[in-house]
Amino acid sequence: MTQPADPSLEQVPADAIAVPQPHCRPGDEPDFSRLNFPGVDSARRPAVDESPEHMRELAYGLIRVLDENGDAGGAWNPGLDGDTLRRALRAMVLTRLFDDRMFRAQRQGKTSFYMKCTGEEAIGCAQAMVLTTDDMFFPTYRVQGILISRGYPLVQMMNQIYSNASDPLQGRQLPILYSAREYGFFSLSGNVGTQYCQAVGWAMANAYKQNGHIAAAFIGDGSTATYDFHHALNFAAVYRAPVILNITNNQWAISSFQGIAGGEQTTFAARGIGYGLPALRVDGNDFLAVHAATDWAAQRARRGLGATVIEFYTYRAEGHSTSDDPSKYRPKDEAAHWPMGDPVARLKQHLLKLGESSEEQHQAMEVELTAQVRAASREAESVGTLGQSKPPVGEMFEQVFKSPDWRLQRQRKEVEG
Ligand SMILES: Cc1ncc(C[n+]2csc(CCOP(=O)(O)OP(=O)(O)O)c2C)c(N)n1
Repeated sequence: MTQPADPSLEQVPADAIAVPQPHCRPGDEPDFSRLNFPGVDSARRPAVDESPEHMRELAYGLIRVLDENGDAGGAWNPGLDGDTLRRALRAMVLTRLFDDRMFRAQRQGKTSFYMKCTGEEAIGCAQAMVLTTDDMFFPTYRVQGILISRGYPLVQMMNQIYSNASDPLQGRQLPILYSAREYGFFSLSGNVGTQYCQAVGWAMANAYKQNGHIAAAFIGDGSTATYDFHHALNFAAVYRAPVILNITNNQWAISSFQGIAGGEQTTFAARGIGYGLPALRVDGNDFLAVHAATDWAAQRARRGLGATVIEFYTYRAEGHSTSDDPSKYRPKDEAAHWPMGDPVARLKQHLLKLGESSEEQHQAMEVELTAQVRAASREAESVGTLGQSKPPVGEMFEQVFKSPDWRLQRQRKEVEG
């Protein structure tokens, strides 16, 4: 039997439950004035072996290196040379050109699905340059820059996107769920969040083997609301796993904004503090800051000091995927108002300021890379686009388990008759 309410007790107000709302909706003027971006000198760079409890402020501030004028400064400046910076910009430009081409291919019906990483190129490209191919990335679908900057054949990526007869994964995965062990790129999971636990497990296994390899996992702000995120942080902290736990806060998870995943309560980096992990919040549109933070976390992991949580603060400039229409849930031109600018433009400006590149050199590079993407695309299209050619259907069932599994055998029989 329910007890009658005690009239002396205060009642929970009827409107107590809060449902976070985005700050701007379609038709509104984009407005990011509520956001606070400290200067490049604001974040100190602790010693790599400093205790997490002494660096909590780094989870609430913002690590930056490139300022508004394209100059590098502050304690986190990695001081990269001209060649490295040019290589970085090249990888980011190539990633953007590849994305644009594949987006158009989807609109032309050459593939079923594509996901761009526009505005987030610095993240994948910088991490790929810091880690080695003996380390292992547990990626999301928005860090294709890792493969591209490591020289994975574009034509192979396209063959998978077109699901054609030369698809390197023989139809076992969706178009953009790549897998490339020899490039340090673990098979991409369609179920978001799961890769976080896999990364921690892999890192622990390699620590037992004492081979010196570390793991790096990615998760989106929306996916931090999955339990995999918390399981992974707990395991990583308890067992001191050599892993970098990256969170890409691009403000949106398809149509729900980061507040629904708890982004209005505290920063995503600060989640790490609750588990006793060091946590950094970094400008994700600043290649140099991403590079520096990754390098710091990698050194920590390699010295046996365990995991680091890094939140990359950025903005998803394009739709979630080709199936999404962002104009339905946010102002059309919001991306153009993102106060931290565009990562490609910012790194280019930096190179120009250093005198390490010129407008002419940059344009020549764009022409060259556009031709490279076009050539790869012609080659892949000659094998076939969606529906024009495909791998033998039986191959889909091979190399899944070490020895044939009865379920797969039955499914194969159903398909092949
Ligand atoms: C476990 C699971 N739940 C839901 C989905 C459907 N889904 C695919 S992507 C996505 C949004 C993820 O957003 P976020 O983690 O912020 O990454 P972003 O796409 O913004 O980079 C959702 C809900 C899924 N793939 N897996």
